[in-house]
Amino acid sequence: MRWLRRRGRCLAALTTVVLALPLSDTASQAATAPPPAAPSALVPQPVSHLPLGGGGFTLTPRTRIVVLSQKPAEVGIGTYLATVLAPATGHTLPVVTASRAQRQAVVLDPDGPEKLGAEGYTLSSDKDGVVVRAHGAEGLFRGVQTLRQLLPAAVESPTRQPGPWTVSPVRISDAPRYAYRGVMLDVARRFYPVSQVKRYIDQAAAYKINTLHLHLTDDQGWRIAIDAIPELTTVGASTQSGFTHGSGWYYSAADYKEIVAYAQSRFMTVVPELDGPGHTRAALASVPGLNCDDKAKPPYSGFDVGISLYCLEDERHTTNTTRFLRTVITAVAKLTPGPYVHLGGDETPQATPSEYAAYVEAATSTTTARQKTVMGWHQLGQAAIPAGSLMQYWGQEGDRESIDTADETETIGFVRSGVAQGATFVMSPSDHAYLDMKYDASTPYGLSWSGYVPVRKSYEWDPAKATAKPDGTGSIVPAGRIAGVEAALWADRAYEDSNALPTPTTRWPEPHVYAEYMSFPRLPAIAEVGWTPQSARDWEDFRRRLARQGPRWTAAGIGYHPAPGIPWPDLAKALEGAHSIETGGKSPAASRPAGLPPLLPTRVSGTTANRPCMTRSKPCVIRRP
Ligand code: TNX
Repeated sequence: MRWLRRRGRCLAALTTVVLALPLSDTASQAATAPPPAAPSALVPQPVSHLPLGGGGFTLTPRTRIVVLSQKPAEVGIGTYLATVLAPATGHTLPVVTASRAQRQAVVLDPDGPEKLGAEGYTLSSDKDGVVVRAHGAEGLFRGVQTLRQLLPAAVESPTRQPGPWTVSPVRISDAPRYAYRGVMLDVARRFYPVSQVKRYIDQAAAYKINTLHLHLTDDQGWRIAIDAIPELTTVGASTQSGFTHGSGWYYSAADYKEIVAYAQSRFMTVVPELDGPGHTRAALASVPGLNCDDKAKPPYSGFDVGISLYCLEDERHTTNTTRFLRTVITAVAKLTPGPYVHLGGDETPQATPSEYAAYVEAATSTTTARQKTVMGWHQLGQAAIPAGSLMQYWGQEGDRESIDTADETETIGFVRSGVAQGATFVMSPSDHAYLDMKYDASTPYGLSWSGYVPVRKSYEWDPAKATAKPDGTGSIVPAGRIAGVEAALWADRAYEDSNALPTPTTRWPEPHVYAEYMSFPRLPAIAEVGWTPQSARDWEDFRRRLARQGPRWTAAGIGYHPAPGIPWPDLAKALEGAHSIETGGKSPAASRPAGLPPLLPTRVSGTTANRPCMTRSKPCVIRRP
C-alpha cells in the first residue's frame, strides 16, 4: 500500500495503479464476502466517478479509522467521521494515527498532492477498504461527505439501525467548480436559535456548501449583540416579522462565536451581514441619533420592505451614522475570522445618490480598515467600492435579457459598474437561487415575486451565463470574476398561507421546519450548480440521484418537500416539514415574557404586495415625509 503515500502522481496514473492492485488476499475476507452494495447516487456529482463491480467494504465494530497524520485538525476529521457514523451503526469506530495505510480500514490521508487544491479529494473503495486522500483537512472533510453518501441511507439516522454498513465500491476524483458555495439564512426576519443554525450548518455541509451568510440585521430585528450599544438588542431584537415583545432573539458574542466555531468545524466560513442604509428600522428603533428627527422609531414587526433609511441628510447625522457603523462593523469584524463583512446595500428607494454614497464610503472604509473584504448586494455597484469587493447578484432572467437593449435595467447598470471597479461576483439569481420563492402555487410558505422556483429551475442554470448577453455572445461578468453561488433563504413570510398577511390563527412553523422545507431539495440542487462542472450536469440524471437523497433526509429527520417531478423512493415516509425537534434553543414561544398574549402577530402592518423594492425608479410602499 506504499502507493497510497506517494506524492505528486497524476490522478489518472493513480487510478490505474489502484485498479491493477490485487484486491483480495485474505481467506477470512472470502469467507465473509460483503453483500453487494447499492450503486452510488451522489449529490453533488463528482468530477469523475467510476462505480466498480464486486462487493464493497463493510464497516464492523472492529473497523479502524486510520488517519495518516498527527496534526490535530486532520485527526479531527477522523473523529468527526466516527461521530457521524456512531448513532446509526452503533459502532464507536476507533480513530488511530499511522504513518502508512492499512487494509480493512477507512484510511484518511491528508498528504495527497497539492494539485488536489484545498477542497479536492480522491476516494477509492472496494472490499479491502476505503481510502480518502486530499491535500489537507478541508479536502478530507469534503471527501468524507461523499463517503457518507456511499453508505446506506439509514446511516443518517440518529438511532441504531440494522445495517449492514457497506460502502459502495467506487473510484472518485473530485474538486469544486467554484470556491464560494454559500447559503444565506435570514435570521433577522425570523430568529433561528443557535441549535437550529447548527443543525442547518450540518445539513448544508453534507452537500459541500462552504459559506454561511447570516443576514443579521433588517427592519424587523437586529440579531447580534454589540457591547457599546445594548439598545440594539434590548429594543432592536424585540421583534421579528409577525412577533413583538420578545427577548433573547439575538446572538450574544458567545452565541455568535459558537456558531462561527461550529461552522469552522464543518469547514464553513461565516459571512455576517449588517444591512444598510435601508433595511435599518431595528437600528433606527434603538438609536435615536440615526433618525433625522433624533427620535427613535417604534420597533417594526410588519412585512413591508423599503421603509427605512439611516439619516444621511446633513453632516451631523452623517457623522452619527458613520460613528455607528464604525462601532458595529468593528465589533462584528473582531468576532469574525472569515475574510468578509457583508454591507447589504439593497433596496434603498428613498436614498438620494449622495446619501447612498455616504453610507457606502463610511461602511466600506471601516470594513477595509479592519482588514475585511467588502461584500454587498449588487446595488453596491452604484457607488464607489474597493477593487476586489464581492458583489452578490440577485437579478432575474429579465435583467439578463435587457442587456445591450434600450431598456437595460438598473440592475445591469449596477453590475457593469461593479465589474468596472474590479468587483468579483457571487451569483444568487432570485428566479433560481432564492429559497424563499414558493416551489409552486401549493407551497404554504414564502413569496413568489421572482416567480415560482420548482426544483428544476433551482438546478437548471449556469452561473457563467447568469449575466450573459441575450444573444449568448458573452457575459458582462467575465468568467474569471465569478467566485461562486449562493442560495438565499429569506424569511419575510415564514408562515402558512403566506399569500396573505398572517391572522391570529396563522400557523408559524419552527424556523428549522421552514428552512428544511424550503431548502430540501433545492439547496442540494444549488450546491451541485456550484460544485459540479457544467458539462457533467444534466437534469434527468440529477433528478434520479436527488430522489435517492430522500431516504437520507427521512432518516435524518429533515422535513423536506417531496417536490413533484422527482421519483422519490419513499414518498409515503416523507416528512413534509411536519415534524418538530427539541431545539433546546430560544424559540419565540420559549422566550416570550410571561403575561403576554399568545404568540401571534400583535402589530401587523404592511400590504400584501408580493414584491421587494427593486430600485429607486420603482419606488415602494412607504416614503419618508
Ligand atoms: C428582496 S433581494 C430582498 C429581501 C427580501 C426578499 C424577499 C434582496 C437583497 N432583498 O429584503 O427579504 O426580497 O424575497
